[in-house]
Parts: sequence; C-alpha cells; structure tokens
Amino acid sequence: MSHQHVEALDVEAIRADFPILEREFDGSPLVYFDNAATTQTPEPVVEAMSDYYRETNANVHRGIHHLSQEASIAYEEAHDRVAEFVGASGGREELVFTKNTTESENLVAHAWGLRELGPGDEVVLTEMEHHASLVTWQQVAERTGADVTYIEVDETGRLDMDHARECITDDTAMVSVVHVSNTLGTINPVDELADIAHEHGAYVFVDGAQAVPTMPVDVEAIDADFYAFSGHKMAGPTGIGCLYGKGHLLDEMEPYLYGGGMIRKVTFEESTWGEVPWKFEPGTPPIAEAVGLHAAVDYLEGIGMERVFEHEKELGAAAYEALEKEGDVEIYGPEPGPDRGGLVSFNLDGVHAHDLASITNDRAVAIRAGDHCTQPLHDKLGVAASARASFYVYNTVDEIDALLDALEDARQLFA
Ligand code: C6P
Repeated sequence: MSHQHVEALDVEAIRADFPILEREFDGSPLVYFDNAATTQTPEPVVEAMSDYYRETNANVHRGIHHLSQEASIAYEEAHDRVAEFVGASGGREELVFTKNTTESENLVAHAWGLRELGPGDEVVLTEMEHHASLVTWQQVAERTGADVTYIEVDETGRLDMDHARECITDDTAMVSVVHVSNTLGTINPVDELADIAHEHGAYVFVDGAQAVPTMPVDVEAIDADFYAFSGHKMAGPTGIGCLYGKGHLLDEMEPYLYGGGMIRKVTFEESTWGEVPWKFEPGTPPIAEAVGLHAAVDYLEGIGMERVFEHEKELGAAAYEALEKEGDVEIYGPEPGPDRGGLVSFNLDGVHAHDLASITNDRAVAIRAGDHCTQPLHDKLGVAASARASFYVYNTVDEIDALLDALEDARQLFA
C-alpha cells in the first residue's frame, strides 16, 4: 500500500481510549508531547493487565496447576505475537523479553561482544546513538581491546553514507545503529547499512526504540542481525523490552544473566542452558507486562502501522513548519520528508531548554528538555540541551498551538 493512499486515523476515537488525556492542570488541558520518552497506555492494555492479575496471576514454567499453565501460555504467546509484529518468522525462538531497549543492548554487547570482540576488531556506531548503545559498546570495547568508530552526522542531520562506507571495513565486527534518532528525528537507512556491514562480514544491531512504536518495521526485510525496542514507548507497559535476534545467532550465544528458569541441567560442577528465548530470561520474567505488550501490539495493529506512521510524519512536519516560522527557534535534524519521523528538537534563542520546558508545563504542555541521552550529539550541535516535542497517535495538529503559545510566554518572561 502506498503512503499516499493510507486513510487518516480517527484521533477522536483513539483519544477516548486514553482517559489520562482528559487530565487538566490549573485549568489547562494536558497536551502530552513527551511520547519519545514514554507513550500513554490505552484502556485495552490496562484491562488486559488487570484481567491477568484478577484471573490468571501465577508464575510461569514452574507450576503444573491451572493458573501457572494459563500464565505460561499467555507469556509464551506474547513472544510469538510481538515477533510477528516485527516480521520475525521464527516466533518466540527469535524474540527475547528483557527489561527495556537498554537491557537488550547490554545483552548482546555482553553475551556476544565480550566473547567475540578483541584487539583489532572495530565496533562502528553513529554520532546519533543513544547512550544505551554508545556507552554500552564503549565499555565492552574497552574491556575487549576493540576500537569504536562513529559514522558522522552531516549538517542536514543525516548519516554521511560515504563516511559509513569508509568506517565499515573488514575489521568491523559489529555495526550498531539507531533506526530513528530520538533527538534528530532522522529515519536512518538501516537496510543499506546492514548490506554494507554484511559485505564486510560484520553483524548489525539496530536500536529500534523510536521506530517500532511509530512505523512499520520488518526485521527480516532490514536483514538486521539484532533489533531492540521497549514496550513503554509503544502503548505498552514499562518493565518489558524486546530483543530480536536471528535464530542461529541467539542459539550460538551464551547467556547474559544466570539463574533459575534458563537452565536445562544443573549439577554441583556445571550447568547447561535451555532453549531460546528462555536461555536469556532467568528468574521470574515480566509476565503481566508481556500480556500488556501483547495487547499493545493488537491495539497498534488495529489502527494500522502505516496509518500511525503517516500521522507521526504529519504532526512532525506541522510542528517543524510552525517552529520554523518563528524565526528565533533553532531546529535540529532533517527537514520534513520521508526520512523524518514524529518528533522535533529545538531551542528558543536566549532561553535554556529546561526553562522552556518549565514554562510550557505552566500551560500543561509536557515536553522533554535536556540532552535526551545523546550528549556527544548535543556537543556536536554546539548546545548543552534542547527542548523536544514528540507525538503519538492521540496528538492533534491543534495541540501544537498550545506549544507556540508557551513559546510566546517564554519570550515575554525572558525579554
Ligand atoms: N529514549 C527519550 O526520551 P529504554 O529507556 O531502555 O526503554 O530506552 C532507551 C533508548 C534507546 N534508544 C533510543 C533511540 C531511545 O530513544 C531510548 C530512550 C528516551 O528519548 C529516554 S532517554
């Protein structure tokens, strides 16, 4: 289906699923523009989780009683459902539940990286990586003697693909790249980067924390070796994240964390491991959260990810264009287009981003201010912090006016 023919989504009907959006602060209706940090949770997800606690709650993979069996089935099926959502044909054998994207990054960097990397190997990142990937690979490289190099971001806020071709060489063991930048909004050509990496025998880890919630993602079409994302950014609960990995890679990898639930056989001398994904999920896992994530995936598919994507791009472009007209606002990242998603980071001349976020909060407009866990990128942009408005399925173009009014308040206060 071409993007032009995607029917617009019914925002009013969607908003009815999110009672939190009815909240008001000092008489101003909440305008929630902090979706890249965490999205709100629709009723069907809240209901799925409370139904689970009311009717099914038990530990998984341990009991033979009815409740434990039902909880185990729900937990296992959630893996299959999420795998299907991102195009992983191997189902649960290719989809591990973690705590969040950060833990998924740590899992691969430690379980794969500590064993496979050594002096002379290179890990290639980009200048727009989130700390979840940047700090983790830095640490593992330091411990293994591998080098880290960074693909440059050009002045338009896109990856310099000529530089990518220079950085990725036969010494490259891993390319870790963010799919959609949480600061610039750039949608990176991850499939092209995967091709380049594979030509040199390297693996590709894609940080999809901002992509899976906002656009259709097919890990097999990208040919990602690993792909990570978080439940709480895609209308799901906190406390659960996902790691997709190609079946044979996860099979070959050693566990990252150890304990109960992940073993096959344990003696006083040694232990062997269970199947994927259980091998990577020791201890009591996030069961209710898995049920909630399953419901979130159903909810998003009910809307249709093509529609979600179109809505994201529409709001991102509307905000960009409105802010651009202001004249005293500096916006970061590419101009609206096919490679820009639904968030806008910016600074208002003469006003610190934190002050701006506090002034927008006076109008109940929730935005994020800070370095968004991309400090090196902010250094490169020459600013310590930026303000960021990020959108989701329940936001409207009209809400952007409240943000513009708040900018006017800031100008008056700081004039
Ligand atoms: N970005 C933001 O406000 P966790 O916290 O593990 O669920 O996600 C980490 C993460 C990894 N990669 C990207 C691209 C991200 O945007 C995030 C989370 C939030 O931008 C919190 S810093």
